Amino acid sequence: MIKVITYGTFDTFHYGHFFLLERAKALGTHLTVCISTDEFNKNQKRKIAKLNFSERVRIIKSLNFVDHIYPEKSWDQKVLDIKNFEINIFAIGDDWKGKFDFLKSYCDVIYLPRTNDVSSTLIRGY
Ligand code: C2G
Repeated sequence: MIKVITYGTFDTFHYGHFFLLERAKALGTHLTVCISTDEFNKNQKRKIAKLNFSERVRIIKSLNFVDHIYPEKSWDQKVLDIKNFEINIFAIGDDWKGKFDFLKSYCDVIYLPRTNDVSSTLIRGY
């Protein structure tokens, strides 16, 4: 089993998120998606999501290629998550290119192409 992990808010879920998650799953055979909590969004990411955490979980859970969902509560949980879940690959959109290279000590790090013509900000209007 090749275990992949990715992180995000996934607010106003759109095809950019979908393609990213599909690409992440295609890297392995098991995909864990860590979804930013409302508190993490507000206090750390300075994001006000339109949908709350449980709504965003329900949407991601409905994707049949997502195997495990976990809350993202802090920037610093990734190393522990990778160890605890025995992750082989950390994957995220290339808008984060280079930002998570420090995880290379624990697993492969892959930056996947972002879909540039859609964003939650555009959909939300803020
Ligand atoms: N994404 C994408 N195309 C878009 C928008 C987003 O490929 N048009 C990708 C992002 O690159 C990210 C994932 O979808 O990999 C989730 O995006 P966001 O919900 O915006 O999450 P983000 O703010 O990038 O949070 O600790 C990491 C953070 O939680 C990532």
